[in-house]
Amino acid sequence: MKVKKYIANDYQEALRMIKAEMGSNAVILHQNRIKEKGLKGLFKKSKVEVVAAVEDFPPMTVKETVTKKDINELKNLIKNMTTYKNGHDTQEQEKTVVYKLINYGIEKEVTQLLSDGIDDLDNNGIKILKQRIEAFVGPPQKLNTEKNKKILFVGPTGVGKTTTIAKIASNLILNENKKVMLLTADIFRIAAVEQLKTYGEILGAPVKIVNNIFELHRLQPEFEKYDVVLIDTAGRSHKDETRINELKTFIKYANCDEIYLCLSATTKSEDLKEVIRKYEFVGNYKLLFTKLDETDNYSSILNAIYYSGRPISYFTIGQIVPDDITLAESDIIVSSIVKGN
Ligand SMILES: Nc1nc2c(ncn2[C@@H]2O[C@H](COP(=O)(O)OP(=O)(O)OP(=O)(O)O)[C@@H](O)[C@H]2O)c(=O)[nH]1
Ligand SMILES: [Mg+2]
Repeated sequence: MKVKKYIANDYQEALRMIKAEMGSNAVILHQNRIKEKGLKGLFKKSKVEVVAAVEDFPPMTVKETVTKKDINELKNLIKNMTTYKNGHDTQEQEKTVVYKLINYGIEKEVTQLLSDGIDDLDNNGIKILKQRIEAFVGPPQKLNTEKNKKILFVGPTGVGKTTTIAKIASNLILNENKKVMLLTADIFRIAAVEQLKTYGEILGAPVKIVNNIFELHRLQPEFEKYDVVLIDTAGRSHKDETRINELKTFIKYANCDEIYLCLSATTKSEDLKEVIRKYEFVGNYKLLFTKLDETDNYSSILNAIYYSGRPISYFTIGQIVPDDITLAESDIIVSSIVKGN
């Protein structure tokens, strides 16, 4: 048995390190959040310490043949994994937390991390699971209007980018007394421009249209008069290479202070994985999930955090502007998982 301790900035990073070095058969033995001791630690971000173990297999040489025993072991492994998925499970399995999380749709690696050492979802089990999910999701990152000005919203078509911008703008204007300018780079559809203009009129916020990056730079002096400039973009299918490349160029030269990748909670995890892969070039973005009111299953949110390794910011929970938006608290996800327990 090989046992190793990994120190990383967050759980997702630790999991990736473990998977890369020990492979998918590794199990988590222990996890902990650590802070450097003394005064220095106060000013540093905490890290996570994860101890993982894996059976020691001698390295396979090319000449080595796969034995019948190996095949049987593999078959058993696959059988064990698929019984969880296919529902041909014993009553014992049904009671386990692993079963519950896998059945809920959470990726195997994330399930392993969250469920390790929890036998039952009794009060104590729920408490530990809640803490683990909280640590995994991390605190929601609020839009920082003190430091940040140009804020860009990107994401697939129809997820709710424009509506979310209207919600955020309303809250900034009405509750925080901020001066907000709305900008749209969504020039391909007249209706999209009109949609933002309507919100701008209601809120008393100016709406500008930029056709290209040069027009954005030309508007720079105007931006100085506002606390925040929220920039809407046309939804892009992640399969449309041309439109994704246009966005790449825009982001490269736009010098935005913050970027939000908007995704719908109703999108299948497999599709989200692909979208996240296509938007990898954005780099330093925050996840924002929409349409939580349209599904009771938030597994895709946990999976997306795992795939992207990015922090979460807001959840939107309906079509009503400005009310249907909230900070992305992990409680919302926990409640949906332990519902009925
Ligand atoms: N149920 C629900 N509907 C939402 C939510 N957010 C937005 N919508 C609806 O989703 C639809 C699309 O919203 P938009 O804001 O136009 O989406 P978009 O991402 O800007 O769309 P494109 O610009 O076409 O890419 C509208 O009918 C919105 O009312 C939400 O949190 N829940
Ligand atoms: Mg839009």
